[in-house]
Amino acid sequence: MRVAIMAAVMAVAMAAGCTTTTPSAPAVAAATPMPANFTIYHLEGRRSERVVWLMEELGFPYELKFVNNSLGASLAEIRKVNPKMPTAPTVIYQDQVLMESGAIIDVILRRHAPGKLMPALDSKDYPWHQIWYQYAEGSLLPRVGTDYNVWQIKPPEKRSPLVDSENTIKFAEDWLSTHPYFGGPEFSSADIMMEFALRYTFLLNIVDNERFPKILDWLDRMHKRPAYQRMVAKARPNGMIGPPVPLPDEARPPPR
Ligand SMILES: N[C@@H](CCC(=O)N[C@@H](CS)C(=O)NCC(=O)O)C(=O)O
Repeated sequence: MRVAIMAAVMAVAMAAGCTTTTPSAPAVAAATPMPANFTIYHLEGRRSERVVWLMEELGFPYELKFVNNSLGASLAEIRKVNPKMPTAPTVIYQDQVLMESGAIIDVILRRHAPGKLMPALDSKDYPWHQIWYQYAEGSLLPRVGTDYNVWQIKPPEKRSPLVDSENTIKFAEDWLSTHPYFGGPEFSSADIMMEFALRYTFLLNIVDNERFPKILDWLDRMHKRPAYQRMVAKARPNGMIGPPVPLPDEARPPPR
């Protein structure tokens, strides 16, 4: 009799789509289809590559707008659609003009590719995915940009006691010495955000890249991804246009 009651309870629970022993997996929101009109206004070799790379990783269609071999003419195109803040990337998404690469990537992933290229919200990896995702634009590039500009105006006589470019890069190197990627055990949108930040930093010669073998290895893995290579073929067909002027080697701080 008791066995029959238990069997009946289990049958009702299963019919209701639940089980009494294991919690159900967190639901992943249903994807809304990517809008047909998605146009990326682009500057060759610059942050807009992140959005192109994302679209290639996801296999989503997009239109890419830039004037081959001319950052100035490409910027003029951006100014036409985003005159108050003409920065790359600027994208046309449905009837909206969007900017900020991190925001654009987040909107696309959460709305149109839920569950892809980021760890689950309730996973242990999620907070650190978010940290690295924000670190690229929030901590790393502002310090690199400041140190680069300051050095060009007047080479500093000593290193700041505050966190500087070298510290921010070393922090990333230390992370990669125990993790394969920035955003968890797999490639994610945090890697897309960090790639431009680190590649551009090395182009500026603001740190000695040979001191960061883990980053060099990770960059190499990023650049071997088929989606990255498709991005380069479409978005950087002439190589790096207007590369930044690298600082002289004496600008790079010695190890502390
Ligand atoms: N935080 C923004 C930065 C955008 C940005 O400054 N983009 C640069 C190209 S890498 C740009 O458009 N510079 C043109 C200018 O500053 O006039 C993002 O991630 O999209």
